[in-house]
Amino acid sequence: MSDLQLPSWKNLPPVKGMPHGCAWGLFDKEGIRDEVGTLNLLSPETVLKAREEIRAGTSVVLNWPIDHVHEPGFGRIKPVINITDWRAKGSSWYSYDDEISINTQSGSQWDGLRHWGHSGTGLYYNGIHHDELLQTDRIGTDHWSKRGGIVGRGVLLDYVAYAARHNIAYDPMSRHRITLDVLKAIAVEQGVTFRQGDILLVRSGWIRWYNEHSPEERIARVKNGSEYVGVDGSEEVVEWLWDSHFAAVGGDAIGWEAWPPQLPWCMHDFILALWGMPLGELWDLEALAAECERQQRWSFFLTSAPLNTPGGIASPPNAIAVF
Ligand code: UVW
Repeated sequence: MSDLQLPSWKNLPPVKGMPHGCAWGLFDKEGIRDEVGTLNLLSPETVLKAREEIRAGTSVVLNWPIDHVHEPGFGRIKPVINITDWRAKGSSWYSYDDEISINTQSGSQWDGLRHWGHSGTGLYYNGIHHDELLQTDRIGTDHWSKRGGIVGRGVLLDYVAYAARHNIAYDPMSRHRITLDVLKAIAVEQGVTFRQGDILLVRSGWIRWYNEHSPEERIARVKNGSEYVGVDGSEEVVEWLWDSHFAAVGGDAIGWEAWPPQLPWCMHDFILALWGMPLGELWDLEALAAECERQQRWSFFLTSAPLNTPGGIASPPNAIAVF
């Protein structure tokens, strides 16, 4: 079967009351409202083609340790891991449990479709208003589980390596923008050509900065910071993302796009609210980048099994890249 035929950015049909570029309705089938947006592009044919990436037998986990970010910003709670010693509590068995409390936005995550509504209207993917969202479990991360998780071909664009090759000095804790011409130049230098349904990962250097700095510096620039490296929020990037027909996008940056977003080109608005596309943040791409260098290949088979949370907003990706 051939790829799903989608209109180009310029030909996206108008949606009443919404700006140009809204994909609501495109994935609806036989009058049934769609719940999973661009994940519809992960067809069985796309997955079967992606398995051709498995040639070396190596794999890399893309979740950062669950206690990172240690001291999150934006008022989010710190991750907590508590161990229960059942033996100490009088059990005759030798046994431990662990209890984990996290805000799903504080570490490696997929932003789900219930995380972010369009800034101008308060409408989430496929037209659900913010004030109605909690009365339904529609467009939750559990719908990703129901469809079989997120499986396809991952492609890494490594901006850290590109910046080093081209003597570009930048501070990941500033609103440094990775522009479209640079994304395209990285793809050329890495020998990457995209296919419909690819899962695009961008390594910005955010996590490398975090790994290299002290707890005090992290508190100053992350917990109390407000500007971060990321993909440029611009019309040309939005057009390119849509016309590439990615199934999902992600990366190591805290907001994926250069933060804070600037309207009208807030990538969260387009990616999550208008397209229904999962948006990955704070993925640990350090070992992945090293493996790509070793293999001299920036594409791989990717699996992700997000938490099966009813009405889920976001989830650790539980993603693995297989070479
Ligand atoms: C940030 O926290 C920067 O973005 P999000 O709310 O998408 O996690």
